[in-house]
Amino acid sequence: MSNDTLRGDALQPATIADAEIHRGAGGETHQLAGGEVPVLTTQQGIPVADDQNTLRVGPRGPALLEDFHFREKMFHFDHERIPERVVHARGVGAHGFFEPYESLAELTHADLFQRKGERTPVFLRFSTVAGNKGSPDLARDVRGFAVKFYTQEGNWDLVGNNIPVFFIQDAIKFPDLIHAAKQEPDRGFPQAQTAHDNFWDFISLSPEAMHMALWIMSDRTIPRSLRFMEGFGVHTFRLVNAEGRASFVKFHWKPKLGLQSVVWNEAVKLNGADPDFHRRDLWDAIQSGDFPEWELGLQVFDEDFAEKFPFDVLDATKIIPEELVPVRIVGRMVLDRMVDNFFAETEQVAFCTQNIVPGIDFTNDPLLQGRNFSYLDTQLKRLGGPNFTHIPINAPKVPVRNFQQDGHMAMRNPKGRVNYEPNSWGGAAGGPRESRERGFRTHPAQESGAKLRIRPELFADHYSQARQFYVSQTPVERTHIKDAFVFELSKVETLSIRARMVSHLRNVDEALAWGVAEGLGLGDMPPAAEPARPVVADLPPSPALSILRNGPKDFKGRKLGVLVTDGTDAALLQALQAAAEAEGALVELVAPRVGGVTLSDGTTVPAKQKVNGGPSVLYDAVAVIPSEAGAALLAREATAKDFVNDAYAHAKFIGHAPAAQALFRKAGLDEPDAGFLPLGGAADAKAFLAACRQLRFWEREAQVHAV
Ligand code: HDD
Repeated sequence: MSNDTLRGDALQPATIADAEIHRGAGGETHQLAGGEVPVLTTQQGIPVADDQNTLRVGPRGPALLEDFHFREKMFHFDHERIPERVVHARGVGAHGFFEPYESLAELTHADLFQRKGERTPVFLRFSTVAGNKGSPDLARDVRGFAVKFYTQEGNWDLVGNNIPVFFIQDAIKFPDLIHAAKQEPDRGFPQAQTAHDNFWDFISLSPEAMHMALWIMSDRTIPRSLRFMEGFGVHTFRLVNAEGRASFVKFHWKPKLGLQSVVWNEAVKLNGADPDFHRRDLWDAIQSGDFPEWELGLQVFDEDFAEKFPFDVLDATKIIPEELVPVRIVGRMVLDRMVDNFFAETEQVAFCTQNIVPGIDFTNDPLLQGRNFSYLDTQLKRLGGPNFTHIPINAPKVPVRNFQQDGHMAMRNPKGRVNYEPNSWGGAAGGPRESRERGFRTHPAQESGAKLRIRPELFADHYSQARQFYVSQTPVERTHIKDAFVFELSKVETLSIRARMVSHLRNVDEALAWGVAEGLGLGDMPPAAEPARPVVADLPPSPALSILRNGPKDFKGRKLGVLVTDGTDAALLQALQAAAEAEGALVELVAPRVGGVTLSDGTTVPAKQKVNGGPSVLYDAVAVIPSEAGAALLAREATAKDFVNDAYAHAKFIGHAPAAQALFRKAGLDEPDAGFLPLGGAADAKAFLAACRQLRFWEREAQVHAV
């Protein structure tokens, strides 16, 4: 190697080498070909002349310890990572606002609910639970739904999930639950999956988890988009009004775009095709001005209802059916801004269930009480000290005044002599004081009893609501639940764990238990598990629990993938685009080459995806509109055949130009059903988009699954 190749100048990027460098005012900027840019500095603000080469003795000599710029740069890089969250490590956040539709003063004196239409800034972080930070978005998992409200009376964190119940009733079991769900400790896998022995061992030994088990085996855990799922505060909380009157409340978030999930085989493929599918979807929607929206709903009830309800309202494994206590819609939340910096905001945001504002209060739910300890504790470890509340994303947007001081990274340092109270300095010099009128006051609930480690009697019905959830599902959804159990338990190697789970399912629904046993090839049917308490009764179905019964009314916010080739009919493509736009849906072109295609009228259009990088799982529906020559080309391309085969297997609506038949034939799709819609002109395009509102042609599903 010659000395020349190692010379610093040879390694200079063209932009720097070509730049006409001069100092701007105060030496802070210099002129590059692209305009004025700031001068690079060290953390001490010292301008840097060379960021390409370390300081060394001669061109081939040893590096010098004196190189403070190199050492500082490397030191900072070495410390870039902070511990990931022990659960909910993978997440995505966005900013927005909440506004009430009416004053809720009769229920609560919480400031954010007092004035109709007044906006409170929020930050929302969605997450998966079990996977590490880099795990794929479409893991079968609960989604975190954590909202920080920056109210005029401090921050309120509603740290919820997209499922209204939880696995366990008492926080003391949380470390066990999470250990069992995450990678097994000896082998370090599986990643972001509950389909393994440890998880189902724990669940099958914890009958209280049965209700949640039904929810996680439903399509709730594979949402199509974070924009299309509900959120729940889970616990029973209290609302307290200005007179001190308290009511119980459960919080619900209802997506304006309706509920929608993917099917399992789609999730498996999406994880490979786009591990950031949900993150990207949220980013794309917000960046394009299509702001997702949820309505806040309250289920409000009193002691009297709680007394009569056959379950304990302090039990986080139970819901209160909406048919029994209707959800009162009281406001909306809109997400309208992505973060500027993922680390600063999404990663450093610290939710704590104990962050609660005057007018809202806790209950004795033993899960909630335990959470109130865990969140603050975990933030200390994760963010490195007690001053994480000074980080802008965590800081309230109202003045903070107290005598807490110092600690790692203190950013907010009060002036003056006084740092304690009571003090006799008087007036402003004496610092802040409590306010009996404005301050947070705990609801004075009467409590008495012996100190015990025991659960309330009513917590012990583990099956009634699991059954209610199951019987509330449509036949398609029931099949998906059965298939999910079969899939997950097929990955469990210990036969007795499989059998133990089936023995629980017999108490939920015999047909489900037999279906799962048959799917597993279980052999002898195990006896039903012994219930801890006789089941309450056969509860009536609750239609609110079904995704398919609560889907969207239109195709708004959904995505149509259009497979095009050179020679595609330009008028047809335009008609599809117009019809999709009228629905509020997005169109993406998929083509043999990402550079695009030349249409029948000679115009060229770029593609969003090359066919082997844009599988149909990315879309809610597809249109296949090649020219004849294009169809012949696609018929020889395996990924084009996968495109249509998957769309078919995932029960999607498929619009098609006549030429597409050649591709369908080669792909083995020679028996088109009513989910295939011919596309000739504008009227067909409209009819196709109208059909897409149903999202799936579910009738097909039974035809494509034989086992
Ligand atoms: Fe939790 C994070 C939701 C039970 C302990 N939890 C965390 C996040 C969400 C939830 C959404 C992520 C927050 C973020 O985006 O930063 N957790 C729930 C719900 C639960 C629940 C809805 C049941 C109703 N959690 C729960 C229990 C405990 C914890 C019972 C412990 C006693 N959760 C934590 C934690 C985490 C957390 C260890 C990890 C990272 C963090 O807090 O900030 O403290």
